[in-house]
Amino acid sequence: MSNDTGQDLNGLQKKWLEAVASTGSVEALEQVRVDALGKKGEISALMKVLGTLAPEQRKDFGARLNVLRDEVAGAIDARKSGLANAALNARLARETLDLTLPARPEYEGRIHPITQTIDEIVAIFGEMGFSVAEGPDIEDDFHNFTALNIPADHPARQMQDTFYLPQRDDGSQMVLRTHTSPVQIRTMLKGDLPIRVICPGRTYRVDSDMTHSPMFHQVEGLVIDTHTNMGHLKGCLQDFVRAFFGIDNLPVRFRPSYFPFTEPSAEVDIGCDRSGGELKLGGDKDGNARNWLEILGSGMVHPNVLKNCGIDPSKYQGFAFGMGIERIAMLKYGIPDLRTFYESDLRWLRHYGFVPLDIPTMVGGLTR
Ligand code: 2NM
Repeated sequence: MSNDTGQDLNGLQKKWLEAVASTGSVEALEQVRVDALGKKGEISALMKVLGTLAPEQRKDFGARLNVLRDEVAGAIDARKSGLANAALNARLARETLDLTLPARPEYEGRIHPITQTIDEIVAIFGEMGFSVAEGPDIEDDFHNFTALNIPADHPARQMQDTFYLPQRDDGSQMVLRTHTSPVQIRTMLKGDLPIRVICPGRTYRVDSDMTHSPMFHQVEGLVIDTHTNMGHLKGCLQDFVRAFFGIDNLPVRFRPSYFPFTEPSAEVDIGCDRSGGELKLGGDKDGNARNWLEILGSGMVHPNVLKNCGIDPSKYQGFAFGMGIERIAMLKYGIPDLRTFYESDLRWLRHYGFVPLDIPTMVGGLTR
């Protein structure tokens, strides 16, 4: 239908609504919007004509033009959300995730059982409030022997047992530490009390056969406070061995022993069963041990050791303990031969090693 201005507004509406409906993309739709309603668009141009019309014409034509403009604008909006939805759905269909894929790629490398065992020990004692201390592998006589109340003529000091470095100008000789106790001596000498530390690391002794390696690993622990007693030692070490071996009712026995640096001293045994030619950790169904296996040394720190480290034994006391890592790793993971630990045999490591990111914690479990 034409009117006085010579415009077929119905034809115009049909044309633009069809143009909107036939667009296949947000970009094409925007072009239609510019051509119809943009500053120089066809419908906008008609709006400008309005002002030139006589008042009686303007009212009717203006009203119809407004309707046309609103219809086209509404159609554009509706088409726009339709296109955006279609684009989103297409993208969602294209970018699907396969949730059955492994979260991470499988790692080639393995964590050495010594590292894994130390991590587990650190996790258990960490839960009990211990921190980790480290020190040098090369030590002086004072930190490795003298401060520990080991007398000058003690057999451990002999050349046959300890690796000595070449003599220095002043006649003194450094040693490869024979235990990690010197780290505990250094911790006490710092004077930050109370103390709860464990000290894992490499240690060295002149010894090499089926069951001894000249380099091996130890973890030692030290607790110093005003009222620390043998009951704390027993509870702490019993909890530790039960957590480490994962056996709740593992029998634990404290047997009197002797070390120069502790008094009294005790060796810690765990229950096992050696019948039938194999070694099985744990007690019988009543929790009784058939046989015993020694796994830890321990004791109350000797007053002389405290004095040597500037700690007043009338105010402070505490306990210490030590264990060999290789030995308890062999027991826990069924590794039969000590020397395979140091052979760097990749087939052995693939078999006995641990997958990275299986990090032992008391919450997540020690092994998976
Ligand atoms: C052991 C057994 C018993 C021990 C003692 C100390 C120190 F420094 F506090 F005196 N550190 N480690 C200790 C005590 C070590 O290993 C079998």
